Amino acid sequence: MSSLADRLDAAARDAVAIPQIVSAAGVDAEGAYTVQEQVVARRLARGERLVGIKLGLTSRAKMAQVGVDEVIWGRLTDAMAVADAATVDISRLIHPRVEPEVAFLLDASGDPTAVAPALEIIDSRYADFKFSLADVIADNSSAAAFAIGSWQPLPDGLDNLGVLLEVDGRVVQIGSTAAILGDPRRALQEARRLVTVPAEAGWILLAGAASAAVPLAKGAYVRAVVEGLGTVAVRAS
Ligand code: OOG
Ligand code: MG
Repeated sequence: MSSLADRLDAAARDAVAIPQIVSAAGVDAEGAYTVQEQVVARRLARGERLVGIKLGLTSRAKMAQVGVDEVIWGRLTDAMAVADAATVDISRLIHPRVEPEVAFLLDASGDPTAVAPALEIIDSRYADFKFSLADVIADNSSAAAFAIGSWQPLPDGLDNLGVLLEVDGRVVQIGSTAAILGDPRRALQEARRLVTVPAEAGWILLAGAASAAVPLAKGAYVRAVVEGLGTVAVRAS
């Protein structure tokens, strides 16, 4: 298990893709979460700090894009956070993609205190962005970076807000928050059901992408718009 974690950690640090070593080793989803914990432990040992949780594959569009149809989760660290409107260095990523999300700010009981539009940059450590369920779980659910817009008070309804993803001012994905588990607030229940790490006050929960992800190229200016919640943007360099 720990040698699998070492190889995934090295793939991320060297930005060199590896084969699907976790499924090849016969590790199941539960074992893959142990590998994920070990992969993230290596980041924490280098001084990073946990700042929240991401859910993945919470929309049909995402499940279809990667060919895995179960909701997964991963760990977010402070080193993955990019400020809204800032430049994100993608030169150390293998084949980054970007996707529009909704983020919740949590209290110590895991209840939401605010909501914001978000962008997630994912980067599979596997060749050709191809993996099975156990592979992607062990790879910290492809987490690489994320940006959060301005936190907003929780509105009455979050279940049918329009979502746009723009690259260089052109709309590349159109969707609705309804694509996220029918209502992104269900992400809070899914997190309670699945996540084995207790939430801490001030943690972020990424609810998962509302649309398929798109490739992220150097120089691109990417913006997500979530109706009623505002915008969030990053420039890739
Ligand atoms: C897995 C991560 C999925 C999401 O929002 O659905 C994810 C992947 O697509 O590589 O972050
Ligand atoms: Mg995501």
